[in-house]
Amino acid sequence: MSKLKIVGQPLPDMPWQDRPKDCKNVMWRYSENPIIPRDLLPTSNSIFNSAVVPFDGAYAGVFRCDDTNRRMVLHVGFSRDGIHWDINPEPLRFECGDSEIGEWVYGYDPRVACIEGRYYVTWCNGYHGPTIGVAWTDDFKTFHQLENAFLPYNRNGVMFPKKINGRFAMLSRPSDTGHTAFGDIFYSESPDLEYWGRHRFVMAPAPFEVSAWQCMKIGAGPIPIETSEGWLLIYHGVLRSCNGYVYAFGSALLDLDTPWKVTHRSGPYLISPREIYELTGDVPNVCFPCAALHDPDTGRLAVYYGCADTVTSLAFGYIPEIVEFTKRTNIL
Ligand code: BMA
Repeated sequence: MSKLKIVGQPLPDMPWQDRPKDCKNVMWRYSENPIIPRDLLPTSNSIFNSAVVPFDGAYAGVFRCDDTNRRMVLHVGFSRDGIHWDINPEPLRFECGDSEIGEWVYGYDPRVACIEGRYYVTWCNGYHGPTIGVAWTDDFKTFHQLENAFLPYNRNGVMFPKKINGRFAMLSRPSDTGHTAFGDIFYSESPDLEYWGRHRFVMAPAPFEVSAWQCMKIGAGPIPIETSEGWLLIYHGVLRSCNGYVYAFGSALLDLDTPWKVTHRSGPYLISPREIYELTGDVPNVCFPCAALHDPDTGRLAVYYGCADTVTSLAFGYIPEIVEFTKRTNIL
């Protein structure tokens, strides 16, 4: 592969730790995991599946903090180094022109995309079942909530970091009223962030015989990263074992101009539960990525992932190696 071009703002000081000498894996875990304990807030039962972005020379984020009523709530947080976080004790409340849409029910699994200098939050928003809430902010203080993007039931709404063919673009995972049926990722576009259409199928779970970690359902993870080999998508996949679900994550490459066309998809996972904080917690055996930071010059990638629906951790890798891995292990 000639030198991979990676798009994004320089982040030379992003969270990073070199690959351990004895590690032969494409991605490796931060030695100080988990970086966010479950009780960082006095009211939190668990803090996981959360979104971070570079902001104002440091980092900001939207965090899933389930409280000790076990309600799913979002909170804003800030960090100088991307590792140590100050999370506002007060829940994030959206401003919304429509009281029916703005009525808070629950929110979880946020993502944050920076598009043309503005930050867009998407999350799993309670409105007669989970659907995709959309809001924007310029300062991480005031958040303006827009219409829900889709009808319920839908989860894992993940925007692209730039308009595609002049329109906002989002991946999502529609489902039925249950927790598992319809495990496929779709792509949608919008001219105005209110009306979403041009829905396209992206990919379905893989056959069990081919790649079992992603055989039951899949969902987009962090905001896709633009490279000269296509959009690099980190996504989670679910295996149904005799002892329940196992959430792992892997990678795919999507065509730059028609991102619903998947060109490569990894057979092996990148990260699957194996450390104690991934294996035990409120929901055992879950590695659930919702955000990533990257530095285009060095190719460094830091993935933030929720562990066992309880705490938040970091895993590292080099984007060129992950792209090469995705192509080498392609199951398509
Ligand atoms: C998914 C989502 C995630 C959660 C996972 C494992 O369906 O609800 O928030 O991490 O299940 O419980």
